[in-house]
Amino acid sequence: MTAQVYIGLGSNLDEPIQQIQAAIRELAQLADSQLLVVSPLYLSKPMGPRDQPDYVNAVACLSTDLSALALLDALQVLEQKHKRVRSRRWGARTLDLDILLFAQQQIATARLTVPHIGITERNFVLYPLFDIAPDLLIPGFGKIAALLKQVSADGIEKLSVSED
Ligand code: ROI
Repeated sequence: MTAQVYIGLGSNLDEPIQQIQAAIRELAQLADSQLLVVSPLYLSKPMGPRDQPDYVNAVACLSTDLSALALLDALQVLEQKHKRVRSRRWGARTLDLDILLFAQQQIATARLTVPHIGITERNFVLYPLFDIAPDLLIPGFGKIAALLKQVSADGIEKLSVSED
């Protein structure tokens, strides 16, 4: 079964723009998947501890024949390739790849929660997601346009670099 999925990308270490652009090229090479569209890149103030660099964020849409857990495994391999080090909770990272949405599925397991926790209140997720999917329905939460209205645009700005 082919699923349309949305992946959130984030980086705030070691040349974040290049990290995101490289990750997008890698997503385009993912097994049994096709990269459909990528949002503009955004610069965003850190949520969580403030004593870390600003983030670059984006959202990519893929179609995939992978299961949600196989996709998660593949994304974690990519994170490792970017030398992701997990230090403190909500600390800086070279690359974060989150499954935001997996078709219209709701998943709640030890390894994976979909829709992603925080999708409803994080402007650095909602803005790029809205850019590429303005009519999206988020299972359990409703229309993206309604969610977007509830978050402020403070602390994020669209970058003028391209995705690739
Ligand atoms: N803050 C921003 N602005 N962007 C992120 O991608 C991001 N990711 C995180 C935490 C540490 C919660 N803060 C973030 O995981």
